[in-house]
Order: sequence, then C-alpha cells, then structure tokens
Amino acid sequence: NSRIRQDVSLIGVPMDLGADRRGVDMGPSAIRCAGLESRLEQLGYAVHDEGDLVVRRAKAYSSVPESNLKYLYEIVRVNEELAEAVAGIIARKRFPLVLGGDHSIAIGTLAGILRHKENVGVIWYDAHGDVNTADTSPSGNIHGMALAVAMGYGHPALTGIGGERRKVKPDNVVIVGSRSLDPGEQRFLKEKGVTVYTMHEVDRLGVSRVMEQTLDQVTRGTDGVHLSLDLDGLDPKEAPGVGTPIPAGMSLRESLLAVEILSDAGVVTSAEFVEVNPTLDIRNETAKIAVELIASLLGEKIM
Ligand code: 4U7
Ligand code: MN
Ligand code: MN
Ligand code: MN
Repeated sequence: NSRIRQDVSLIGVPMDLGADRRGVDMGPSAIRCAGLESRLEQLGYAVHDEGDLVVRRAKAYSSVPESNLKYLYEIVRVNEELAEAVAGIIARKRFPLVLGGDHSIAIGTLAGILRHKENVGVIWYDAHGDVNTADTSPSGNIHGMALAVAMGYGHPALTGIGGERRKVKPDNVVIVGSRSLDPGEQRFLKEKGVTVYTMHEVDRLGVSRVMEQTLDQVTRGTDGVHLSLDLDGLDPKEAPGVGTPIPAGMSLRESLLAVEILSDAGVVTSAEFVEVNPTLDIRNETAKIAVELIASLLGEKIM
C-alpha cells in the first residue's frame, strides 16, 4: 500500500465563527465519532491526538462589524494557536491532519506549514473559491476569504497570522470542484492566474485527468503539498452535512478517486478536512465520508 512513512498528528479546531450557520464547530467531534483514529491505526499509523483547540464563541467577539469581517479577532487568535500547533507537528516530523471547523482555519494551518516550507503546493477541493476579501465579500464571513489570505491578500490582522512573511504563491494553487464563485472572486482568480478546475472541466476531462494535471501543477518546484478539502466540494445529495451546500458537485466516487490518485502519487505532506456540519447531517454520513476520504488519502486500498 502507499502509506505515508510518518506518524499522524490529529488536531481539531471547533470553530464556526467564520461561517454564518452555527454547527461546524461540532465537525471535529463528529469525525472522531465516525471512527477516524481506529481506522488510521488499522492502516498501521501511530496516531497522536493533540485534542481540540479552544474556541470562544460569543456575540461579544463579533468585533468591528463595519469592517465586513465577522468575528475577526477571535478567528485571528485561534489561527495563531493553530499555526503554532501545526508548525510544532511538522517539527516533530509528523503528518498534520487538521479537522474543522469552518474553512477559516486553513489560514492557521497554512501559516504553520509555511514556517517550514518555502513553496508549498495547495489543492483546494471546494464548491467555492474562498478568495474574497473584505472588499468583495458578500457576507463578511472569513471562511470565504481563507485562500486569499493564505496568498497574502486581505486584512493585515489575517495576513499577519503566524508572523509569517512567506505566502502561498498563486502559481502553486489549484482549485478543484468549484461551482460558486462570486464576481470579485472570478476577477481575483483571473488576475492572479490561479488554476481552477470548475465542475465544467471536471465533467469534460474527468477526475483522473484533472487530478493528474493538478498534481503536475502543485508539485512543480514545490517542497510539499497541502490538501484543503471542504466537504461542500462533494454533492450535497451524498454529503448533506455542510453549511453552504451547492448542487451538482463531486460525487463520492469521484472524490474517492481524487484522493486515491493523490495517495498513489505520495506527495501530500499535510491535509485538512473542513466544514462538516453535524446539525444538518443525516446519521453522521458526512463525517463518515470524511473518514473514508482521509483513509484513502493515507493509503487504504480495496485490495
Ligand atoms: B466555504 C461565499 F458569498 N462566497 O464569501 C462568501 F457565496 O469555506 C461563500 O467554501 C463562502 O464554505 C463559502 O460568503 C466558504 C458566498
Ligand atoms: Mn471552503
Ligand atoms: Mn465551500
Ligand atoms: Mn461551506
């Protein structure tokens, strides 16, 4: 099998302040309940559960609403901690597996990774682009800005997280599965030259080619690859437990194939699974899908 030759460190971030709908804070718990740890142990991994970070959830932290950045300061505080934790996991030579939580936590994950890596490739598997800034965001929700921030665009309180000056380079980013991009995001992606495989390209080329081309792009001149997988990249008929469902998404089969191709390539050096919302789920199905995808990414084979 194509197991990663590293121990795995699990870290949960019960954050929902980056999204309008409450409930994604229960994501880490739901994914753990779906049997993640034992599944990884069956694969032969030593799993270190670093537990969950503490997220303070209260209206009082809403802060500067006029900035169009909801809950800015608590999101910054938690992401600082996350960056620290992820950097520590990499320093201990373990594979960081981050469980969300809303997608704003990718800011901290990537800031932590960038402490150790010059040129990380990023695969952003998502129905959305998450490249809004306060100026373009229709919602003020920071989960819709995370990828822009990781590339260095956005409020200084966000782009300064982790004290890291290194940023993800637009050329090293590939978005897969998009089908909801705001006008400002479309402009941003074109301007920065980010590679985007929308559902249109996925349907035309097939997942197999899309993933081969994605791998080409994210491994060219990079020193690691991060997979940031938003469960809303999948079709809500199969993965209903997400806060911002968009129809006509990636099927479970396509998504499994995508992560299997990544696993076979053996290039992924960190991953996060975000936006599972148990309050909207049916019998924890979406969390179970997250576990299936993680197991396949980390080398589980049918035979
Ligand atoms: B997710 C949105 F306007 N683009 O910015 C926004 F459509 O992490 C949605 O991908 C963002 O789930 C979704 O609020 C963020 C909206
Ligand atoms: Mn997202
Ligand atoms: Mn999304
Ligand atoms: Mn979402």
